[in-house]
Amino acid sequence: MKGKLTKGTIGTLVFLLLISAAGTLAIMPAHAAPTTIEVINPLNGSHDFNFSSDTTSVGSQFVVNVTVKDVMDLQNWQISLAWNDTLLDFVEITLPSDHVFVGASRAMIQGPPINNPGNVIWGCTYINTAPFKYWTFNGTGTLCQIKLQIKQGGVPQVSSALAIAGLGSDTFLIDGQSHDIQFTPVFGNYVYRTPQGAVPVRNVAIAKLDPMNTVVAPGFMFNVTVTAENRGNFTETFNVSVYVNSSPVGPAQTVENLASGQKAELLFIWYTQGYAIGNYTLSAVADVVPDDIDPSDNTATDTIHVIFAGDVNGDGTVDMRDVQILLFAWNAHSGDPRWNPYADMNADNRVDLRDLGLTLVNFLKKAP
Ligand SMILES: [Ca+2]
Ligand SMILES: [Ca+2]
Ligand SMILES: [Ca+2]
Repeated sequence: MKGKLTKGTIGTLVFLLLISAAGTLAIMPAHAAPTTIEVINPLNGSHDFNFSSDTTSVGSQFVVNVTVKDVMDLQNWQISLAWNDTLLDFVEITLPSDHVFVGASRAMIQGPPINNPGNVIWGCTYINTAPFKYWTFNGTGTLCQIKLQIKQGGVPQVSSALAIAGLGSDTFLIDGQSHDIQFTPVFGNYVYRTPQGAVPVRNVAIAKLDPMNTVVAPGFMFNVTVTAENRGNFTETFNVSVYVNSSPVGPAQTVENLASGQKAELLFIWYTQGYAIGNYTLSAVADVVPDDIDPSDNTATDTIHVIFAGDVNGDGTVDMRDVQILLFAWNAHSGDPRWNPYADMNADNRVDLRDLGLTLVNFLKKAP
C-alpha cells in the first residue's frame, strides 16, 4: 500500500539505523589518550636535563622543547614555564621550524613573550585565510623552544624543576570552538653537578674599570664605575677598592654573595679638589680571595690627566686656541667622532656650556 510503512520497511529502517549508529561508533576514538604538555630535552627525548661541571661550564646554554602530545582540534596555545632564577637565566623563546601550526595557512604569535626572572609566558594561534577550509592540529608536536643559560653551579649539585603551569592559570590549549582542552603538565628536571673530587676554583676579578673621562679639572666629582666578576665556581664575598695613585677613593665596597659567573657594578666618586695638575694612576682592586687562581686579574688601572681648567690643549695658557678646540667638540660625548676628552673638563661626558664657562673663568690665565 502506497504511503504506508509496512512491517518489512520499518524493519529495514531500524536495521539501517543500527548499521549507521554502529558505523558512527566505529569511527569515534574509543577513548583518546589524555593530552599532555611536556618539557622535553630535544637531544634525547627525555624530561631530564643533566649537566656536569667537567663537561659544561657555567654560562653554557641549552634548549628546552615544550611539546603537546595527543591533542585534538588545537587552534590556540599559551604556555608558562618556570624555573629557579638563581640557577638559570632566560635567553630566548622561539617557534621551531616544525611547530604545530606550520601546516596552517598562517600562524600568529600573540605578542612578545612576557619574561620575568624565573618565568616566561608566550602563546601562538593561527588564522585560516580560506574560511571554508577548516584546519586543526591533531596529534603530537612542538609548541615552542626555550633557550636557558646556566647561571650558577654548586657542590655537589644544584637542581630546578622546569615547570609548566597547570590548567586554569597561564597555560592553556584552546580548540576550534574556543573551548579549553584538558591537559596534564609534565615537568622537566634540570640538574647541574660538580663531581666529587672536582677542585673548587676560586677567582674574583675586576672585569672593567670605567672612569667617566680620562681628563678632569680640579674641583669636580669624578665618577668611576667598576665591574667586579666572580670567575670561579662558587659564590664569593669580597671587597673592592679604588685608588688615585695610593690614595683611596672613598671606603672599600663589599660585593656580597656574588654567584659563579656573575658580575656586580659599583660606583666610586673621586672629588678632584686639591689635586695638582699632572697624570695620576687610577686603579680598582678586588681583594684576593684565598686560593684565588689568578691574582693578576684582581687589579685594573687607567691614567687620568688632571688639567688646568680651560687649558684644553695643555700649553699652560687659557686662550682662544682652547676655546676653538672646545667649540669643535661642542655637544660631543664619548664615542662621537668629534669627542675630545680634554674639552670635557668637569668629566660629565658632554662638552657644553659648563666646560666653556671654565674656559672663560680662566681666560688668559696661566696654569699654576
Ligand atoms: Ca683573580
Ligand atoms: Ca691652552
Ligand atoms: Ca663637560
